Amino acid sequence: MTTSTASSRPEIQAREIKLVRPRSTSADAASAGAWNTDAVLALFELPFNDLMFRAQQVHREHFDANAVQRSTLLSIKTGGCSEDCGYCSQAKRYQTGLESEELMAIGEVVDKARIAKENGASRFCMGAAWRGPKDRDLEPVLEMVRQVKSLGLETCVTLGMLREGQAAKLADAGLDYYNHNLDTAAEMYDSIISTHSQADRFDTIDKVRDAGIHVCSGGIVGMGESRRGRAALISQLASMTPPPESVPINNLVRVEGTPLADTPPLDIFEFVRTIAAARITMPTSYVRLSAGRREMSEEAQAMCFLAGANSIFYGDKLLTTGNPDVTGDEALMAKLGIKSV
Ligand code: SAM
Ligand code: DTB
Ligand code: SF4
Repeated sequence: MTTSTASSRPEIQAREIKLVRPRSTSADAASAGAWNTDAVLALFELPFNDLMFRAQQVHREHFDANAVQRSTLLSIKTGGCSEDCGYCSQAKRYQTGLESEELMAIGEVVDKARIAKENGASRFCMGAAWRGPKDRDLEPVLEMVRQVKSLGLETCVTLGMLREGQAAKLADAGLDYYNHNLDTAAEMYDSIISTHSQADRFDTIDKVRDAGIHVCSGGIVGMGESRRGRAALISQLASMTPPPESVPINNLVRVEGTPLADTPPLDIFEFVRTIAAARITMPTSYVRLSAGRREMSEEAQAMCFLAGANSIFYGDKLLTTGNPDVTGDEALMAKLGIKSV
């Protein structure tokens, strides 16, 4: 019989790495960290110009201040979702008028990715309205990842909660990023979503990290939360170890038929402050000005770039709702002297 040490057995090695690597951080850990909610709230409460100046300083230490990364989104499986996220057009329990669609054919997805690349996107993000993928659902998605990657694009998927072994399969297919948002701070989570918990979100983020895939995680503001609630969300993201490489900040798109349809719009300066707080607390992460951009003026978007946003969703559609059109975005970037990376 051969004897084997822990380090020579891959399955034990993997378990050891899991044990020593710090976990993504819960609300409790965030409250003890350097960027606890009070510290982030103090940023939000700075005079606007001081906050913008600090965000610019941090931004310029780590990034080219005139470069913005572009990701194109595609909904590869639309609607019919079992979950009850109060903001989402795709939850089957809300009457949003959305038509559900089966998983798209691989060839059709690759054609869309090719167009996104021709239009100037560097990353292609494929989203599915699932609580999480079944193993049989994952197989075609793995092939999409392989083929989209072979076009020379970075790949990202957002498929909901992952089961044991699924993140490793995605990593083997060459996936670069997995998007899984915290969505809202722990304190408010249960009032927006009841069919899964924020702890479930952290569990999937840990699986993604363990598989060596980059984490894309952010949230939504404008859901009626307080300023402290926004600070708590940023605190939780910044307290992950390490923080997500990519941080999408979404402004709620108010979808008719969802429980949040009538939420009053967030003051735009609060949105810009949220971007600045994300930039300052997560200096090396890409901060993405995400959903809600179509409803923003060019001036508001320029303020977001000044606050340190250095990524956008690019292309006429997000998943089920609209985004500024490509021609308009090209014109805005030209006016601002922003190049794409
Ligand atoms: N089902 C998967 C999940 O929930 O992670 C993936 C798709 S889900 C549509 C991806 C993300 O879209 C959500 O986490 C949420 O942050 C964002 N989102 C959904 N509806 C939105 C809305 N109306 N406004 C802003 N962001 C929204
Ligand atoms: C993220 O943070 N925002 C994107 C992407 N990740 C998947 C989705 C925004 C969805 C906005 C509403 C819709 O188009 O359905
Ligand atoms: Fe389903 Fe994701 Fe929409 Fe929630 S956000 S209802 S999990 S598609």
